[in-house]
Amino acid sequence: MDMMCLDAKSVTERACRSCGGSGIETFLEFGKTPLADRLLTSSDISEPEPIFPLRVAFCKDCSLVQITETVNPIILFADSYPYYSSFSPALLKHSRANALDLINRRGLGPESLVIELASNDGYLLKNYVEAGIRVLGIDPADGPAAAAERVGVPTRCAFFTRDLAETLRAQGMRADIVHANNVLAHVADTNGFVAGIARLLKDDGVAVIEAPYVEPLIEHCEFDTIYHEHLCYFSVTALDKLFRRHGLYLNEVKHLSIHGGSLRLYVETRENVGATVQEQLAREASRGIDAIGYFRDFSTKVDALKRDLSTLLGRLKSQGATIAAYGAAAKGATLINTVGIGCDLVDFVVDRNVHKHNKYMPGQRLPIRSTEALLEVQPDYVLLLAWNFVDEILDQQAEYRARGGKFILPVPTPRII
Ligand code: JHZ
Ligand code: ZN
Repeated sequence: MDMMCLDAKSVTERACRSCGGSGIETFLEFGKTPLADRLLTSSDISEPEPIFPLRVAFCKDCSLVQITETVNPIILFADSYPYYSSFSPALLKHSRANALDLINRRGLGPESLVIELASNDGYLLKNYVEAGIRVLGIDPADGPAAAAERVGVPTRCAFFTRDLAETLRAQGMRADIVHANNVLAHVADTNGFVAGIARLLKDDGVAVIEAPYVEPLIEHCEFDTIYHEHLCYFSVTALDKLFRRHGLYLNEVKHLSIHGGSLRLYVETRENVGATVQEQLAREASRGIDAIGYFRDFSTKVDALKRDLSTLLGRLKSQGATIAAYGAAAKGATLINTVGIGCDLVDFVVDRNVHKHNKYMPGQRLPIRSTEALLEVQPDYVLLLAWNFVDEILDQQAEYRARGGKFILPVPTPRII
């Protein structure tokens, strides 16, 4: 799909985002929901919010799981985007290890060039800068891009497209490494983005791409990771086809625990498919992840989880408990809006990201405060919306827990810890 046609606020896709096939079948419907990262200011809360259909479908031709609504990316990402990667020490550690591994394995030096697409606040590229390696960050969100510049990461504030790749190539830029973490699923022009990567890589370069994996999403009922920013939910089967269409080869794959279960993909211009990819393709075929049957009962599981969580919160509340939430995460917006968790159940949400403070969660409009509020108020329970960082957050909240506070984990089944 061509982004330039996107004058409208959103468009409903009739064909597959990847292969263009018409055989897409919906298997999960959330109705219309607000935008997950569109946090509200106190002046916004007197206004109605834009809501868009959120519907998940499977492509019978290329196996790609995708949502059918494309919200204009300018609305989603360019304006006041509140997500800053550097607020999670675990993510910083994970990113640094990735950079050091590649510097080592690829023998990168001052002549090398590393480009990151959706470089956010420079959380990853700063590790290469520190090692004296040339970098370029590309990110359309002005706040995070300015933060990256402040830590010494040269950043171009733009959407990455095939055209931008051509421009950079014409200026003599070819990359040894192209990073693209948590962005492939976000771009409306999936094919243009991948074609752009192919144009940007040196002949012996490698694209190192991270994306949440569809299997744990289904197996652990991580339905809250579905929102309008996430257009695709990838399997290795679907990715392999996508890359091949653009003369790129998925040669190696690793499983990562980050974000509830992700894939790290090593993609090159030369075909050299290793055992990790072959095994993964065979595994997906044997588990049926390449067919619609695997996804058919997901909606029933999601409904059961939503009901159980709602019952649990309602019971605690009726017993007189006070409840707050942790993490003004995008996935938290899906959870509270699809389950219906409003101010009657949860008093406030805390988050370490200062850019989110004094704002309100979309839809349910829960106020967002700093994490200190947990010790000040000492609510009986805290619903962990950022459940993907559970270990880190429990460590950090040792004092709240020592004073008797308890966390509620929403997925894979609601439980109190
Ligand atoms: P977090 C993000 O989604 C953004 P989100 C994006 N949509 C994407 O694709 C996925 O990641 C993969 C806070 N926090 O990262 C920070 C603390 O307060 O799970 C965040 O606001 N204290 C591009 O937004 C939120 O929680 C902490 O100790 O769903 C976590 O959001 C930690 C670790 C986090 O993802
Ligand atoms: Zn398809």
